[in-house]
Parts: sequence; C-alpha cells; structure tokens
Amino acid sequence: MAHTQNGSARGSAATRAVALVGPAGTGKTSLAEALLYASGAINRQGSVEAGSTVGDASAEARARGGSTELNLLHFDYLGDRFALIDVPGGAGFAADGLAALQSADMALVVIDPAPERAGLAEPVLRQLDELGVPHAIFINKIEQARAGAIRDLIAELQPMSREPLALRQIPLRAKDGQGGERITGYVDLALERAYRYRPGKESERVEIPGEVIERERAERTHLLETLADFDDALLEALLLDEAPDQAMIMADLAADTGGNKVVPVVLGSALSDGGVHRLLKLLRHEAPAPGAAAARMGVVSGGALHVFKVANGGAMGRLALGRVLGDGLAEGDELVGRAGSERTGSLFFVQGDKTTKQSTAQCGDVVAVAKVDSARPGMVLGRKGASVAEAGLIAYPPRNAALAITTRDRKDDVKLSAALHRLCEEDPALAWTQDDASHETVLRGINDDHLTVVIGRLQRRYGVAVETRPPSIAYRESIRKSASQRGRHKKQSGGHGQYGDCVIEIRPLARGEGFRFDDRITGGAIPKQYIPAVEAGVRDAMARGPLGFAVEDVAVTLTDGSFHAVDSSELAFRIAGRMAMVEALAMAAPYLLEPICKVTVETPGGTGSKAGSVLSARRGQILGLSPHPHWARWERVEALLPESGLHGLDAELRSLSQGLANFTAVFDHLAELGGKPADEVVKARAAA
Ligand SMILES: Nc1nc2c(ncn2[C@@H]2O[C@H](COP(=O)(O)OP(=O)(O)O)[C@@H](O)[C@H]2O)c(=O)[nH]1
Ligand SMILES: [Mg+2]
Repeated sequence: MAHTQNGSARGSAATRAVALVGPAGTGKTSLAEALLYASGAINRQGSVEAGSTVGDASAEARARGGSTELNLLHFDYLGDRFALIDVPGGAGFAADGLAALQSADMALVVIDPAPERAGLAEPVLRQLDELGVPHAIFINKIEQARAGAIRDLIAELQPMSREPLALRQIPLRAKDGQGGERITGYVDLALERAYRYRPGKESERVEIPGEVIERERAERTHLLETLADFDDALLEALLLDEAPDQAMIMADLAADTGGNKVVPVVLGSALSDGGVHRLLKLLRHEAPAPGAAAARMGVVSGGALHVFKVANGGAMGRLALGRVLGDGLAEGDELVGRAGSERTGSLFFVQGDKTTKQSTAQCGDVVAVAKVDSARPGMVLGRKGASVAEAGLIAYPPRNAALAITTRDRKDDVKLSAALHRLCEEDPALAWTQDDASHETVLRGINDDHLTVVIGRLQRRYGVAVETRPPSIAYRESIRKSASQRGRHKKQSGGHGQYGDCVIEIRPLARGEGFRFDDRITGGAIPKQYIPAVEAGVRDAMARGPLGFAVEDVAVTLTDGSFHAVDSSELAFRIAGRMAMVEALAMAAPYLLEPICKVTVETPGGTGSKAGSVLSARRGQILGLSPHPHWARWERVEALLPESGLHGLDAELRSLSQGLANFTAVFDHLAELGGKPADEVVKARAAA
C-alpha cells in the first residue's frame, strides 16, 4: 500500500515508531530536529533556544524552553518511514508519553555524557525493561565529554539495565590547540572504521588513528563477547580465534537490539550533526518492524489503533492520537472498543503542530484521528472484525501536588468546569475534584511544574484566569471530657408557640468509632416521634464544632426532656438538640484532630537520610529507612506525616536528589494536634 506523501517516495515497509526518552534537557527535542534535518524532512535545522524547532511548538513548551507534552514527528529515510515520539523528560510531563511508549518499536534513551548524572536515566531504563520495549542509548552533547567519561558512564549505567549494554562506538580525540582536547569523531566498533564529524553533514571516513587501536580492540572484543552470548556460531569463532564474519555481526546486532537482548550505546551531538546520520542507519537496520509492538499490545489480527493520547488544543478540535497496528486504517472505518463502536473521521499525519489529512494509514503509522469520542489513552480499538486483546491499564505516577483554585471572575465558573473537563481528558495525570465540605475546586497533578503549566494552559487556551492557594486540610475535632447539658427552645410570639426541651450527656469515644446516639428517655418525657429530631439537631451541631471543624468520636445520650401538647414540633426539638450539643461540646474540652498520611519515599542511595530529615522537619515520624526492594542502590523511607506536610514536599525531596526522589502518600489516621500549630489552625479557621 505504497503512496506518496510530501512528494517523497515511500517504501512498502511498515512505518517504525521510535520514542525519544530520557532526562529533561539532554537534547531529545534537538535530536528529533536533527533527525528530521539529516533525513531531509526539513531544510533548516531549528533550535530549542531560538524556539524554532518543529517540536515543542505549544505555547507552554516555547515559554519554558523545554517540552511540556509529547511531540509527534515523522520522516522518510532511504525509502523507510519513521515516526518519532519525543517524550518530555521532566517529571511533571513524562506521563504524557507513557502510553505512547508502550507501542513504540524502539526507544532511544538520550542522555548527556557526565557520569555523575547517569542516575537520571535510571527511572526510564527501568521502565523500558518493564514494558519490554527494545531500546538504545544515545549519548548526546558528546563534545562536552571529558576524557574517560564514556567508560565511567557505561559502568554507572550497566547496573540500571536488565540487558547488557553494548558500546558501539568509541570517541576520537584531537588536541584543540589550547592545551586541551576535543572529540572529533568516533570509531565504529562493529565495522572497525573511524569517522570524523563534519558539522551539518554526514561524517567522513578516516584512518583509525594508531593511539586508539588498543582501546578499539579491547572494546570490540567486549562487544563481540556480548553478542556471542546469544549466538553460538559467533562464540565458536571467538573461541577458535577466527575473524568472525562481518555479515554475521551485523545480523546479530539487528536481532539482539530488536529482540531487546542487548542495549546498543552510540555517541553524538544533536546540535552539530555528530553521529546523527549514523543513528539514522542504526534505526534503519535495527529498529524492529511493528509486529512485536502489535503483539505486545494484544493485536492478534485485523487492523487496530492504539490510542495513546487525546488532544483538544489544536485547530482540529478533539483528536485521538495513536498508532496503527495490524492491517492499517482508512477514514470512515468502524473502530470497536470497550465503549462501543464508532466510525472514524479524518485521519491526519502530525508534524509538530501541523497536520496533513490522509485517507488511509498503514501499519505502524502514528496518526491523529477525528471523531472517535470514546477513545481514551491506553485503549486499543480494533477495526471491525479484528481480534484484539484488552490492553492493560497504565499506572500513572502519583499526583503529589494539589492546588485549590478559584476564578478571578465569578462569571468564568461555568467555563472553568468545562475547561477542566477537557484538560483532564487529554492529561490522565491531571485530576480535579469539587470538595463538598470545603466548597473548593482542587486540582491535582504530578508536581508543581505540572500544575503551573496546566494553569497557564487554562488561561491561554480557555481564557480562564484563576487564583491558587494550598487546598484546605480536612481537620476534625473531638472531646476529652464528658458533659451534660440541657437545651430548651421556647417561643410564644402570637399564634402557635414553639417548644422543645432535651437533656443530653456526651462522652468521648475511642478513635475511629465515629458517632453514637442513645435514647434513655423514660416515662414519655419526650414523645417517641420527636427523638429523631433531637438527634438531627445534635448532628447539625457536630458539622462544625467549637473549633470550627466536623466533630468525630463522640457518644450522645438523650436522658431527659419535656414537651408541650400544642407547641412542640420536630423543628422545635431539632433546635433544642442543636442548642444542647453546641454548649455541651464547648464544655467537654474539645481538641483538634489532623489527618496523618503514610508516606513512602523512594530516592537514590545516599539521599535517604536527607529525605528523612525533610520529613522530620515537617513533623513526620520516621518508620524506617531500608534498601529499595527492586532497585539496587536506591533507598526507601517510610514515615507518618501530617497531611499539612505534603504541600511542597515533592519539590523539596527532588531538590536533594537531582530531581529523582518520588513518593506516595495515603491517608492513614487522624491524630491529635495540640499546642501552637493547633492554635494557628483554629485561628485561621475562625478568620475564614
Ligand atoms: N552542547 C550541546 N547542546 C545541546 C545538544 N543537543 C541539545 N543541546 C541543548 O540542550 C538543551 C536542551 O535541549 P532539548 O532538545 O530541549 O532537550 P530535551 O529536554 O531532552 O528535549 C538546549 O539548550 C539544546 O540547545 C548537543 O548535542 N550539544
Ligand atoms: Mg524536549
């Protein structure tokens, strides 16, 4: 099903999707631009700094100078088609690419050459292993590598990867004339050929310099030994000390990379076309066809669309972004999913913020599809008759930042909920709730960065300006003592009077027992039909106790009262019950309860005790510091922390761990809060 796109001939092979992943700022978006340029898809290479890249075209990404959502791009290279999925590296935005990563044929982990920052790549390397997505490592900004950096970097990275790393190139260095050295090219260890980088052009082949021959031999042997673990013929050749067949080595590289058995490591520079052409060749020869991704996504037969994102922001309105797997897709095809079946609207190819309408898409293409309103990220929709297994749900990172928001202009309230609905639809890492008790609209996201961008988007895209503040904490109160109190409501102004009279005793219950109401009225002091009204009045008073919060863990006994044959009513007894309870609570030594969360922090080795100090300073009680159960060299800190200590915690933990620490927090129990912190909470509540 070959057809022509943008005037360039397209081969019949399926499109391969390559995800660019890795820490923020390592050059993924720049590398995507360089790949487009080197393949001829664009004729000028833009830069992130100048805001001229094809990717990062959104207002938010341009304003930050870094990716805030995934970028979709595509190019043809020597007749093969590639789709690029540029996944943001920032902790607050990486979730946008989580679903897309699942169905990529291959991921390129882009890192920078400083060994001391190797740890930043660990989360993504672990994630790729979990997803089973074949991947390679591209060490970008190679011109910044100090002598020995590559060796040290590989040593740091290897323990983070399930598969062996296979260094494929070593750098060539030359004196820079100022007493230093710079990297001028590389030796390809598989081909045993040296190349010199040429800015803006394909590298030029040169003689292997004498001084690197020894290192080249050693690294090549290491590479071949790694491949020999999966190839007996190669192993035999190595054991017999025979020169292995070059074609066999190349075939092994492709099979082992594509089969996720080894992780090749290559070098380069996105800004000056160092190694970018070589990378294109690697993708061409070693990125596997979409069959493996289709199998991973449960597509057995027929055509299917793996939806990985919903986008509401563009000129086209709501689009489902996804990958076509299996037999391909045409406009108007019926797609069947959990939520029923729908005919697709137009299909588009996406290049940054540009879309090009298509009538059909073939296996492997990454497309935007109009009119599939039921599509949600993570769904695999089958074309009618296709056999598709239900896809597993994606686990998004915890939402560790929360803000209460109010519109600056009350008139925008309706617009606000419509806008939040859309924003959450396209960003599953975002959620919002309307808290009934506090009347607050609370926005929850991955971290502060994430929420800042969302609030910018709310204003820019939907014209809704909001004020933000920390969400209020669900404090409660209880009592320390017992008390007894009469409540009498009596009115005799004209016509019918009102009369209700009750006596209650209240006493503390154990934590978590809630509320109990007992009726001990004897001799009909209060007629049966008014007793529920007394209880209702008591509950009214408990909604906001003397300290300003809902009351918990109190037992109330109705002991006595009186009534009037004409003037008594349910309402009068309800008022009497409330009066009695308000006064009884005030006499019963009320105290404050605050929500306590169980917090689990995961952080790189050596930073656990610092994380513990951060928690202690926020009134946390440390339960333990232990090795991470799955990640060697990481640590886990568990603590009980007041909910009020969660605000800003994410940023503080990340700042002591190169941005890597993450945590989960779940409500655990209510605990008494006394002293000055309690006084402050009560004062603030009274003022509110
Ligand atoms: N020196 C150097 N800087 C680079 C290179 N590639 C990217 N950068 C710069 O690194 C910064 C982050 O690049 P960007 O592509 O936004 O990184 P991303 O967050 O991984 O997408 C920008 O200032 C780029 O200009 C490179 O090869 N060498
Ligand atoms: Mg980027």
